[in-house]
Amino acid sequence: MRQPIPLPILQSPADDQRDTSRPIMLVGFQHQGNLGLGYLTSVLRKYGYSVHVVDIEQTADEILATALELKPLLIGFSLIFQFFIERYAELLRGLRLSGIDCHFTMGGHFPSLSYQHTLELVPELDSVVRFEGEMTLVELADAISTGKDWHDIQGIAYRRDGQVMATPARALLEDLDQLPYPERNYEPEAVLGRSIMPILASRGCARTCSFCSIHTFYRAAPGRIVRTRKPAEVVREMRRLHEDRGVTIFLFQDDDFPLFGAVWRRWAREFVAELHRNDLPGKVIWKINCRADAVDRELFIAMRDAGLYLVYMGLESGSEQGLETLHKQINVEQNIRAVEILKSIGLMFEYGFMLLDPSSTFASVRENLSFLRTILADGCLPVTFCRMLPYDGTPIKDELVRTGRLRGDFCNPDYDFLDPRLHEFYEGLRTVVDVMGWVHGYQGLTTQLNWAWHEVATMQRLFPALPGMSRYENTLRGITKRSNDLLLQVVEDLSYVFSDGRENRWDPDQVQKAREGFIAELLKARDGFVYRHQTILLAALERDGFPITNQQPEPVALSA
Ligand code: B12
Ligand code: SF4
Repeated sequence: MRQPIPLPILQSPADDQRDTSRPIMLVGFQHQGNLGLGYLTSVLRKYGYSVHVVDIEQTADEILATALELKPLLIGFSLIFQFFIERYAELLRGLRLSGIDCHFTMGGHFPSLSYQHTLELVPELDSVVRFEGEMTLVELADAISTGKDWHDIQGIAYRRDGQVMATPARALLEDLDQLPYPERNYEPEAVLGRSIMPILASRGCARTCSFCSIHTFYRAAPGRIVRTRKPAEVVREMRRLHEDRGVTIFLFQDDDFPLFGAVWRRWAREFVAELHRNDLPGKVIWKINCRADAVDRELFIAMRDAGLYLVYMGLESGSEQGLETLHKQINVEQNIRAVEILKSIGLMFEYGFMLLDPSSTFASVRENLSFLRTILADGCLPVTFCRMLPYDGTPIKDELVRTGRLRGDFCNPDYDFLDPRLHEFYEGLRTVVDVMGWVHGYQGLTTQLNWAWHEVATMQRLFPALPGMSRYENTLRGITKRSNDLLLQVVEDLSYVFSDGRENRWDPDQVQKAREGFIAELLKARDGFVYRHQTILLAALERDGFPITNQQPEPVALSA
């Protein structure tokens, strides 16, 4: 038995009564680094447990082999994407059938908000940990390791005599700076040899978009909804990762980076000042997620000069009706203005966009296409869009239930459009355009173009000036613009096929060939450029003395 390191706020009631002799196994989606599992691991370790994290992308046999070898005290499964529930159910079934008899628990958004369904869909689970799981998991492990009854622990759900029981929700962590840094025991991903790590400056979101479960998640538990870390603490973590692990690219995964309103604007200014005090601008760059109404020219110039290189905004719709349905509390003009400001100060942006939502009409689809044409007119970025999906825990799902329009199941939630022809339109679109191959898949054109633009932003900020860069940018812009024009035209034409009965002039093979042509052009331009400059790129990496990680600047196919 090891004595825990005392933590003032994270005091676990069973501090002197735990048996940490058996390890804990955590299973989750590790792509891009999983901060949830990282925090759970570091807190468990702080209390003396040894923790083994396994990627859900491993085969079931590999996961089973790890469980057989470790003989863990408990296995915690992290389900952050609702549509993976069946995959988890199958995995747990297999583990039980193979004799793994330890406690199985699960956490994440869907299990927290829909614990009854989770326990029904995954009968092998002994419990569900609801909301922020750090302290609940420690208490669960403490109780199980010492043979105590765990059913009274705050923040869990379980089955008893065929009934689902839930204990009162545990309060959200008040002071995030009391948490140890998340465990990051994995090889970071990289852009051109520059390592990337996810990081958090805050948790929670004050907004109430109807398609999002985050605000429900943070409002369903007692405590302050949005908690920011101290700027100095965030920068200290960045500096440590930079110095110890050579991390130069930070992805802030905050739901809504603290920027909006006087208090958070002060927070952002203090963060910028802290980065300068630590001499990090020029050495590290960072990306944030924010809303369009938080984009302020002066503040974003200061942030750009302190290393901000990429701004992800959930623009979501180019129609006022769509924005209202999605409860964005923003208008189209504000979306366009935010894009204009970012372009005018040379900041790259990415955006989330829903071509279709439950209020869609053919007119709103065309408004959305026109909006995309406006913001992407200069070929700055590829077209991206999806169809809104009604996740559990979202107000829009409740509304669809109320109006009898919800369809599908937990893995594939769906809904009826007000105009049934829109459903046919979307199916027609998927027949003519391989949407996965064009917009969404890892090898899709949009993904590849985004990646190429991301590399450009990285080269401009973290490498010496490269001759021919503006010519390369023009080439990329040309490919992006031509492919955008084609895709938007196809979508618009198809909308008329289904609304007005016009004849379809697009053949799927022809669209596919065009897409392949754009990808081939892109690869040639990108690989040629990187190949021509690889001596400079490699010299810069060597000069900085950082490990040259998995994505070296070689003329290989792009991958995201
Ligand atoms: C980073 C991120 C990603 C990364 C994933 C990185 C990773 N490996 O974790 C990337 C970019 C790859 C990604 C992709 C997608 N994402 Co995403 N993503 C996020 C984001 C912004 C942050 C996650 C995070 O780090 N949170 C911070 C940590 C500290 O919190 P946490 O994960 O919730 O964990 C805490 C608790 O939930 C709990 N907990 C979690 N797991 C466990 C397990 C146990 C055992 C216990 C006890 C507790 C516990 O304790 C943790 C610590 O307090 C979230 C939004 C969010 N706020 O969570 C969306 C989110 C998870 N993503 C979402 C979606 C929809 C997607 C995509 C489908 C988007 C798309 N259209 O392609 C894809 C799916 C990818 C796939 N595999 O198919 C949705 C999921 C909705 C849902 N109900 O399913 C979210 C909630 C965003 C949203 N607004 O709706 N995403
Ligand atoms: S979509 Fe973004 S801004 Fe809206 S509630 Fe969710 S996290 Fe907050």
